[in-house]
Amino acid sequence: MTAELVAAGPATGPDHGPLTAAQVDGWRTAGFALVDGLIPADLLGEVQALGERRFPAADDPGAADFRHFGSALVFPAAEPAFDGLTLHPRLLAAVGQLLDRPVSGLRLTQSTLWPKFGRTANQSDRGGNDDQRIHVDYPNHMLVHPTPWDRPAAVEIIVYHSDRRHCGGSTAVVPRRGRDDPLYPWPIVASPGIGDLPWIDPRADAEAYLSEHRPELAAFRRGLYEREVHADFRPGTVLLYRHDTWHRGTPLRPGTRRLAQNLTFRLTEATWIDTLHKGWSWSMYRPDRSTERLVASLSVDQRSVLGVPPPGDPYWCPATVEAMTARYGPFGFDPSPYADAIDG
Ligand SMILES: O=C(O)CCC(=O)C(=O)O
Ligand SMILES: [Fe+2]
Repeated sequence: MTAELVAAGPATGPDHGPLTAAQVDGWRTAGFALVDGLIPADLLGEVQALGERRFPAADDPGAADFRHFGSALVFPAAEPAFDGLTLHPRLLAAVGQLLDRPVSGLRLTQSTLWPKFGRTANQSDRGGNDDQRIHVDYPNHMLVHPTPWDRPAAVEIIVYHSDRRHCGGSTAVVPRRGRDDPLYPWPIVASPGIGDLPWIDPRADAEAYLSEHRPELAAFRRGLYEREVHADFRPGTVLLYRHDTWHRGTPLRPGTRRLAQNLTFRLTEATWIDTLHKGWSWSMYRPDRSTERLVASLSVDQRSVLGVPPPGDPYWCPATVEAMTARYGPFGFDPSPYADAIDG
């Protein structure tokens, strides 16, 4: 029997951010929170429909091409629903609650929508994401090790666009039990792909390798699998976790597809956390001017998450207000919040 993790609804009431105190506390102590009701249903429906259009159905031969993490559907996608979910004010506010920062102190570093497919044993090449080894995500998000537990610098997010009752494939996470938890020692290095341990993704292969070459690590990791709990998701359920949370993807039901969106936000000063995609401004090459329009339409908070300095930042002076108005005015940009905050 695996332990099941059921999502709780968001906070309600005028004085709250979108997360309850219990959810914030859960993320800070256990390393994750599973939340329903954060993203409006109509927006979720639009992103789901986009995924249906962009990705093959489970029985389509094209599904075989999707074996690894991520897809070409990456922010800014010139898809209003996907881009809108990425920067949704409630999502940003939730991240701000977890990191105890105003939204202007956050930066986006990842947003991609990806399909996962359930395969039968003989379809699986055991090279992909079917039954993952338990891991932490930090090795391919930064060159360094995450900061100590009580100084988190980022929030990782999975927004599920499918129903686990149909497709299976829950994310398993290992709740951290306080600072003396033997499964969360410092540093966090007991995983393939860290230090001199080869990068092996499939669970069976990774654990067989460790049993042979590093039996003490294999024993430690058996404890991780024993304590994992499985996220029970519906379309719109959001898993908020961390670069130092033990977790893994588990197999989908054969013949099904799961759509999920992965996002990461870091603190402004946490420049050691990489942006996983091309810089946002690279999309300015597009002839459709979609990124100009997006930037012009965003709130100052949303823009700051993409790196546009907030009002009051030393970047802003009469000359830069004039220049930004020249660049984005044709798309409806309102410079007044930046102009009004200039001293003198
Ligand atoms: O697909 C999942 O549920 C988790 C995937 C994951 O942890 C990863 O690819 O790093
Ligand atoms: Fe992961």
